[in-house]
Amino acid sequence: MKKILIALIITMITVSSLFAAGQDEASGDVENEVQEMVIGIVTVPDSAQHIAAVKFKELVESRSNGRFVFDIQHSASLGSEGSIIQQVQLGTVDIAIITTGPVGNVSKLANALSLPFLFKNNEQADMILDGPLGQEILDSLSDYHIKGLAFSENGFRNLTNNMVQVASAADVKGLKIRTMEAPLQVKIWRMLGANPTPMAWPINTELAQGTIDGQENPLWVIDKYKLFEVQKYMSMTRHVYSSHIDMMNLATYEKLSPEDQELFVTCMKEAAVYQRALNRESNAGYMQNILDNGMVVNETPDVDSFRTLVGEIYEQSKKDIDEDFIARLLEAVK
Ligand code: EAX
Repeated sequence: MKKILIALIITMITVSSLFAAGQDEASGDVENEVQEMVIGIVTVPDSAQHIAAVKFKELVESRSNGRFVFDIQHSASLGSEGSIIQQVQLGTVDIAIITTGPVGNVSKLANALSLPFLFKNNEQADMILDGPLGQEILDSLSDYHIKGLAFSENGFRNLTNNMVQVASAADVKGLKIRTMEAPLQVKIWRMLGANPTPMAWPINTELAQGTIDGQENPLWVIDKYKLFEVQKYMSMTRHVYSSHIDMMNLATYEKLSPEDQELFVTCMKEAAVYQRALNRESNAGYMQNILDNGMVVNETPDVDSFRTLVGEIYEQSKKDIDEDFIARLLEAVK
């Protein structure tokens, strides 16, 4: 009996040490393995989202000595931004650069960034987004299986349409405006008197066919998507600063070593700073091209008339988003 017991113990020790050795080997393999990840974006090559994605890919691939490689799926090959967010939550897409509008459907704190006329200028946007309030928004995504890495940008959005030269908010009345797929956007355009229709990007066909009269987006979108071919008028309403939330599946992030986690965050933050600067530098060129292509541009619409009509959204947002967060945000942008 004693012999059997000893034999059993020896067997157990051998098996468990074999198992441990196997584990060591396995983790050794993982370290040398190349890990491939998918980055999803809805827009085309050379778009704002794509520029940020490419920069991030280059930085991580080179700094990890090729331990990570990234496949950028662009031009909505993975579906709409709403759908890409869900795929990030599930982990079937690892990383995505998403316009903040639809992210508000997941974490209501993100909606705070879609409040009209919140940021006065780029510097203020950077200060908030790169500061503790921005971090709170990124961190709020972890309740939804998402790691928020950084904010890159679309830029300040302007209104285009085919019907009327919009000089003040009164001219918006009755216009069929496409909005991002986010209830807050629909609400804002309703307050402005428009007839808003949420639609996934891109929308060239709907604009060409006249299903909608207009849309709103930053200069690069109007230029890169050649919206000047299907839209006659643009008004520089700059009604909202449109950021991107650069995100990752939380479980995939948490599986990285602490060093790699830091690498991913640092590289996305650097990619964001690079992309924002490039976008801002390029605005004058985009504008020139838009004008050269015959769009009629109102550079100084009566922005206050817009601000007045949407003022109430701030009161509502205290209840709909988070009273304390909105109070701190408004204090910070004073
Ligand atoms: O980034 O859906 C939108 O209006 C976005 O701004 C668009 O994807 C371009």
